[in-house]
Order: sequence, then structure tokens, then C-alpha cells
Amino acid sequence: MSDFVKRTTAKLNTVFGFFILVVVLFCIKTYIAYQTEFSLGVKGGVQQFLLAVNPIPAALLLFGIALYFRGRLVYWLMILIDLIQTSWIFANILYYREFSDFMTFSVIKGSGNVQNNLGKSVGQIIHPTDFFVYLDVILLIALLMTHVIRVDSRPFKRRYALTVSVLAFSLMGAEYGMANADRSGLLTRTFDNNYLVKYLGLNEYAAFSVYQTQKQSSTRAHANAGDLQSVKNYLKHNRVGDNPAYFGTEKGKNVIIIHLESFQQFLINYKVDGKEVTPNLNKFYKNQNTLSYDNFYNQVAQGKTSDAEMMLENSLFGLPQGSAMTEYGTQNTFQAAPAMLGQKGYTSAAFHGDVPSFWNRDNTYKSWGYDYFFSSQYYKEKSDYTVGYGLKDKIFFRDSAKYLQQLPQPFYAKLITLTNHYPYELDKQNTDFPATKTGDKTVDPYVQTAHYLDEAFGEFLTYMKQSGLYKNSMIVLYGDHYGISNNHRAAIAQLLGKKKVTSYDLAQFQKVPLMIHADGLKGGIQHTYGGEIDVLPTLMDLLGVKDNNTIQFGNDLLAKNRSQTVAFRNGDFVTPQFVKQGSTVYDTKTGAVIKPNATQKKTLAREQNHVTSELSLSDRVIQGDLLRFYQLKDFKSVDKTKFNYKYTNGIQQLKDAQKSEPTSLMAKNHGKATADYKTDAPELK
Ligand code: GP9
Ligand code: MN
Repeated sequence: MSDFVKRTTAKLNTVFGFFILVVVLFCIKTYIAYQTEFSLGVKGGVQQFLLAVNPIPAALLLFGIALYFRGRLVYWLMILIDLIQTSWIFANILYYREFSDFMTFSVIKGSGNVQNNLGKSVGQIIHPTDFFVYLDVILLIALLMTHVIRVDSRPFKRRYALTVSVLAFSLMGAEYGMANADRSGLLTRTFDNNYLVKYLGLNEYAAFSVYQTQKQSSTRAHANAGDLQSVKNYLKHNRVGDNPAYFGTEKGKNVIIIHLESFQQFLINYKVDGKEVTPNLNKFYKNQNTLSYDNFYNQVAQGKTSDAEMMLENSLFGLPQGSAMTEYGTQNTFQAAPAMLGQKGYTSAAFHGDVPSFWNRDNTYKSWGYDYFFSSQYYKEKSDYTVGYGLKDKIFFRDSAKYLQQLPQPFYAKLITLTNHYPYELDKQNTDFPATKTGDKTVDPYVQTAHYLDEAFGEFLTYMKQSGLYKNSMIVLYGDHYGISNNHRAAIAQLLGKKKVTSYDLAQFQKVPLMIHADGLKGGIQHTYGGEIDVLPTLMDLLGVKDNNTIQFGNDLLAKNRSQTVAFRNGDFVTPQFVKQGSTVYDTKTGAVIKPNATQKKTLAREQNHVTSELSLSDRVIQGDLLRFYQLKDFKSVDKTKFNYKYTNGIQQLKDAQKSEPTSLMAKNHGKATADYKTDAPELK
């Protein structure tokens, strides 16, 4: 035994031995921090494995820098590098405790009004045990000072140091390969900081954040007020008015937006084995007080849900790559629906049963002016309450009602559903609908989760009717994007009852529902062509908010003289006449391929030009953060520091609001709920 101790200490007394000790201690500590301080949502063997090994490559690389030096310096450099890395962990522990997210470099730089109030409350956030992360550094210093470990002053061979660096880079590459195989688009689509840490590690995340911040701030720094001119010129020529027959008819009503996850238009009235998939939505669709759109397309790109949210609430397009919410949501200036209505006396709230960091909602919603964000932290979760990304829809709606009834009225509320999400998993007890029989495993259960979503909506609708919300709210439903991707051509053909699908069919398959319902609203099925970019101007028309000087790229679906060209994010488009997909043009009515004649060519070129300009100008607004230069009439810029979505804070804020603004359903009902929420969710029995 003592021999073993001797041999070990002898090894520790070499540069390489000490290096290994530092790396091992650092990796263990990082792993402990991962497990105890952050909730990274690790699922499955691959993710567990990556979480355990992901501190190693960066540790080898960074501590390995010291190996290129000589003598005592090597040791003190390692200690210094350890201190810096440990402080990064330490800072993130504190930040995460407050915001359930990792620090970004734009937050650190404090650029663009990002300060998240952290400075004020560090004293309240910190726990004495947080300092334990420094334990290994202290131990190492003590071992060196007391000469238990002796400094080895022999020079460490350069080529060994180089080998360590090369090894570190190779391991990083391997790690990234594995991570990307488990979650494709990890760096390009930028979903969630938690994902980057879970898969790649805290240091890699830091490097990525520095890169992103640099990239963004250089475009931002080069942009100036003059860049807005071309945007204004474009809008001047393309702006259409409101529809006087609808303008302001829903003024002052609550707005309830229900985001139907991955829900496509073809599901409306669709039947499997003779049974309607979505009977409740179908009824709502046909209701005489519902404006329903049957030529309404999703226009998202990689940012999927977040692109849909960006368009719906800002009438700005998502980006050609990545997600505008994750990349620009924190620091940009926005003139979004929650803020606009907030300044007209509305209370705004977003509801979603996933972690707040996904798509950077926790930061973006502040920039958009949301008063409340009820994320997964606000919902009780038992193990069978969730599936996939989070809370099951029936439980989500039921629990959301508890908060909804406490919101001062009028309110603007957005409820984002989740269960109808790829891979369309649902437990047996919730599955009471037949799957389709295309034989494609990804496609077939889609109607089952869609049916579940429909039932959940049905229950919520009953609640709205009983509580009175149905009468005094404008209820807006929309599908965010496709649920079945174009990779499933054969199955899509079967679903549509066709032999083969063409690019024309796939373009039409991008239709999603849009329904706007209000008591007394003149409804009916509308055939105008439009997309997600057009929703905000339409809602503002109905709410009686003038938008003749907003920087928005959509146009009012109710307006008579509107352009009906629907841009897809890749530059393709649909009009009532043409469906342009790549280099092929189809007749929108018949689906036949068109060989355009001279006049058609001219029209197509004009449409293409329109589409390309609106997309690139919208990108310029986001990438250059141009709204910071634009003073929208009667609009005060949003003070992001006013908002805090932490659970305890939100609950207190709601409680205070019952007194300061006693207009919520409950406040008007002497503090009692106005309706019993009925659900058949088996988990709650
Ligand atoms: C996650 C949810 C899903 O919170 O919104 O996003 P998606 O994968 O559909 O973009
Ligand atoms: Mn989605």
C-alpha cells in the first residue's frame, strides 16, 4: 500500500502528473455542478455519457496551455486557468439559480440594455455552499505551498504538450459528432443554451457564446438609422389599409392565442376509419363567428416554433438560419404585440409547459414586453404529467386556467401547446384514436396526438364558455408549422390519397390553420392567400389599433387590396395564381406545371423581387437591430429590466395585481374561481 502511495506521489511530483490531477479534479467538480446546480434535461444513455465526458476535452486544452511553459510558471498558470474556469462555473450557478439559463456574453457585456438585474440581488441569490466549487483550487494551492506536491522544474517536452492539444481537439470533434448525431442542428439551429452545455460542455458553450456575440455586435455596430430608409421605402409601397367593416370591432376584448403545435391544415375535417381527428377544432372552424383561413401557410425556417412566434407577434420573418429568438431575442429592440397592447392597458402573459430557456423565450419575452411567462416552473409536474418536451396538453390547459383567471382584464394571453410534437408519443391511457396506416412509424401516430390536442382544446373551450371568457375574448388559433416533414413523401401521398406527391403538393402541405373567433364577429371561411407574417396586422385591425407606421412585413388578411403573395423562407412563394418551387412553377388552382409565357414571366419576376426584398429587409431589421432607431408613434420603448419571470416573483405579482387592478375573472368574483375546470386527463384521477 505504502508503495502505491509512494508511486502515486512520485507521479504527482511530475508536471504531467500534476496536470492530470488538475484535469481530473476539475472534471469531477464540473460534473457535480451539472448534476446539482443545473437542470439540463438529460435523457438516455448517449446524453448521460456526453454529460459525463464533456468537461474533458476543454480541460485538456485549456490546462494544456500551461504545458508549453517552464518551471514554477507551469504550476501557477494551471492554478490561474483553474480559477478562471471555476469562476465561470460559479457565475453560471448564480445566474442559473435566478434565470434558469446560462449566462451569455451579451449579458456580460451589458450591451443593448440587457442587464438582467443580477447585480442588485447577488446577495440574495448566493448560498455559502456555492464557494465549494473553489475547493479543489484551494486544495491544489495548499498541496503546492506545503510542498506535499513538489514542483518539477524539468522542462515538459513541447511535442508532448502538442500531443495533448491535438488530443483535446480530436476529442472535441468526436464529442461534437456524437452530439450532432443525437441532436442535429445543435449549433446551426441554436435551440437552447441548456442543450449546448448538456452536449458540449460549459467551456464550449462559452466559446460559442463569444462567437455569436461578436458576430451579432459587429453587424449591429455597423448598422445605423440610415439603413431604415430602404425598409421604410418598401413599406410605403406595400402597406395596405385596414378593413373598415372590421376595424375595431373587437376593441378592448381579451386576446387568447392558442398555438397549436405542429398542426397542419389537412387535419381539419380529416377522418381516419370514418372518425374525425379533430371534431372540436372542426366545429370551431365552421362556427359562424369564426374567421377561418384555408389558404394560410406556415413560413418558418430552422427556428420552427420560435420563427412562428416571431412572425405572429412582430410581423418580422425568422432568419434564413438559426433562430432569431435565440440569437437576437435578448438584446434587440422590438415593437411586439404584448408591448403594444400593454401600453393600451392590456396585461400580457405567455403560457408554455417547457423549460423557460427553450428558444430563449425567457429573455425574448422580456424584450417583447410580456408581463408574465408561465413556464414549466409554474406547473406541478409528476412523472406521468409530461411527455416529450413537457407538460401534456390537457394538464397544461387545466393548470393554465388557474393563472388565466387571475390576469387583470383585458389581457393578451398566448398558450403554446406541446403534446402534438415529433415524435408524437403518447401513453396508452391517453390514446383513444386509431393511428393512420401508412406504415411510416413517424407519421402514423401524428393523428393520435393531434386528436389528443383537439380533446384538450375542447376541454379548454368548455372552460372558456363557462367562465365567460368565450364571450369577452377574441380567440385566435393557429398551427405553427408542419408536423410531417417532406422526407415522408410516400406516407404523405397515402394520407392525401394520391399516388405520388409533387413539389406542388408539398407546398400546399405547408398550410396550417388560422382561426379568429369572437362573439358577434362576422366569420366564414376565407380563401385569401396569406401566412404567419400577416397575423399581427389582422389582429390589430380587429382590435382597432392603427398600424400605418409600424415596421411590419405582413398585411391585414381582411384588407381588400392586399397582396396575396406568400413568401417561404427559402425564397419560394405561393400566390393565388402560381406556386413557385425552386425552378418549377405550378398553376395554383390545378397543380399543373406551367411553362410561363412572356407576361407570366414578368409577373413571376415581379413577385420574386417582392419576396426577396421583404425577406432580406426583414433580416436587416433583425440583424442590424434597426428598431432601436425607430420611434413608433405613441409607443414607449420596452424596459426589459422591469420583468422577472421567476416563480416566486410571478406569483407575488399576480397576488398584488388582484388588489391594484381588480379586473381579473377572480377579482370580479370575490376571489373565487368562476368555473370548475373539467378534464378527463387520466393522470389527475
Ligand atoms: C419547445 C417547443 C418545440 O418548447 O416549442 O419547439 P419546435 O421543436 O416545434 O420548434
Ligand atoms: Mn413547434
